[in-house]
Amino acid sequence: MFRIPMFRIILSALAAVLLAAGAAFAANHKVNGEVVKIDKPAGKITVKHGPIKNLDMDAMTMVFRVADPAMLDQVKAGDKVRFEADRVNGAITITSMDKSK
Ligand SMILES: [Cu+2]
Repeated sequence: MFRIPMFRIILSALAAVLLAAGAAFAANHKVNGEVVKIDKPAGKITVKHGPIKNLDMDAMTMVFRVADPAMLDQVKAGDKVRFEADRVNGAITITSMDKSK
């Protein structure tokens, strides 16, 4: 009689839980930064940022792509921001950004 080995079921369940936990963790890496420059035609923003743990990056000033060009209308040079960044198609991209209060 065919039966699915129990340890395989447990392993898959465990893997699913770990994946879900990892995704939740990765989605919560808010980074503090300050907008240095906005290049709207290029869809890019220069940000002086703090450490970005999920990208294993130290604090620096650098150019990011933005996931949505509309994000560049929400901020201007000199604004303090909180953002999340990730690698999208090989380019380091700001996936969400809010002005700090
Ligand atoms: Cu950087």
